[in-house]
Amino acid sequence: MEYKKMSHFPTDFLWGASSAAYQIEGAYREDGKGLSVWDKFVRIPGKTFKGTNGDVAVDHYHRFKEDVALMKEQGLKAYRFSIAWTRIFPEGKGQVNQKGINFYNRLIDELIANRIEPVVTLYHWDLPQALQDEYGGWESREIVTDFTNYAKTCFDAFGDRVNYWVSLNEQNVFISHGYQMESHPPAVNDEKRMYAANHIANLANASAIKTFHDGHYQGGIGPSFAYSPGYAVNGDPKNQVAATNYEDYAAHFWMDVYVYGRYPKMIYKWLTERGTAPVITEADRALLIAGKPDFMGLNYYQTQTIAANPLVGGVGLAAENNTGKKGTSSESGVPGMFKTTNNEFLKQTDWDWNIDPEGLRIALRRIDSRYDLPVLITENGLGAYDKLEEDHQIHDDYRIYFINEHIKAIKEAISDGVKVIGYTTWSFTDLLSWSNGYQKRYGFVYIDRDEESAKELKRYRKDSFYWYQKVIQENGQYL
Ligand code: BGP
Repeated sequence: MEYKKMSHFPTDFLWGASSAAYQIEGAYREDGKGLSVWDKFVRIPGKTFKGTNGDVAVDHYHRFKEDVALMKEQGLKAYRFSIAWTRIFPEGKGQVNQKGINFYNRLIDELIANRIEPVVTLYHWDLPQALQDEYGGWESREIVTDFTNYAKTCFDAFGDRVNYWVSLNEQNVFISHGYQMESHPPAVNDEKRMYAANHIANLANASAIKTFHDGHYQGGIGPSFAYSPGYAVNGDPKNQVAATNYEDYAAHFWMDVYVYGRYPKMIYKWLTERGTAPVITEADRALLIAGKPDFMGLNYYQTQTIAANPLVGGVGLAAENNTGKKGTSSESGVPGMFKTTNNEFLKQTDWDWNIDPEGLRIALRRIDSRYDLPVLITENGLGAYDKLEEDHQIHDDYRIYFINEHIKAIKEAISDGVKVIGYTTWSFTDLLSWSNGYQKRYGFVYIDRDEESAKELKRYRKDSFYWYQKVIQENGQYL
């Protein structure tokens, strides 16, 4: 049912791929780098799949030239990566570590020499352990100053060559996993502390954005939000209310703050009644309004299908499937508000993530309607088992299909009138999954290592590498 003429992708569309420092760099103690909360967390038995850590990861720190050469060969127009705060400030603040600055200068220069636009994430979860130890990291307002200072240091050092900055990656994920699900550091389960830390992260985000704007640096900045749009399971008004609750709880609770500087009323009232609402001062409100992003970064993986959930005896939050055994996750929810449920129209990945390309069009449309900002899709991809054949080929037709369908959905959204700046898939090379080791792969480039051994970390191009190369050459014309 189409009512419009299909548009073409803009000629300056940023076809790209992504990564994050902890998941690729390795070299965790080299050149003066300080320890992050992840360097410590991975050493707690049982916290990661088979005890994996990022000490070596895929050794990008030493092999970045080889990796950028592969990006160039593939024709990427953009590459999203994150800066490790602990390379710039080993203790989170204080003395700058020049060797850390040098590394990212070399990486950025290499990208630019190969005509690849750097998209730089300031914070992809690797908080300096020193700040966690000193004042509890995100739980103290002191972090607003330290994060802003770190961000400004990066703007000053790299801002002459960087046009796209991502402030915080998936605040909703690192806060909920860190302070409720106990699956990320600091592995706390305390609702009041969670919402307090989240509010402080909002302030830090706004402060970094405001500093960027006040400093008149080139380009733009925005957060990357993990948005999983919710559908009501059917037309029953009770389920429709539940889906409305879900959108406020899981999406507007962050994106409204980024763009309008305020929390959705319904959730804030609910938190107040539970005694877990964050303290908001007048100065906070002013800062939040002053830190409006230039674009919304969207990390899209899946949708959720929503049903009513009784207050008494309702389903609570369920653990994620981190095993890769399909069908092992269960319904998850907030009693009295909503729960997730099965959608008969959708298939799932081996980690039970719903496969829903159309949901990306819906995500883009909703963001456009509610926030009226350009969108940079900063993550989207398929986590799957890949097989390295004896001839070193990897036939990942399932990934090609997945990404192809999602690109079609972007094209639909652009034709609907949404301004989409670019698409950096997750991920460029295979990399360390925070909770799933190396078996859950996302890259266009296969990395020959597993949980037991780093082997030689050889890089092999998957079938999807060549397929995406062609998509980029044709600017998404023939999908
Ligand atoms: C996002 C993170 C990424 C990446 C991705 C895939 O939430 O921003 O860093 O890990 O999810 O997640 P996973 O590795 O758990 O499949």
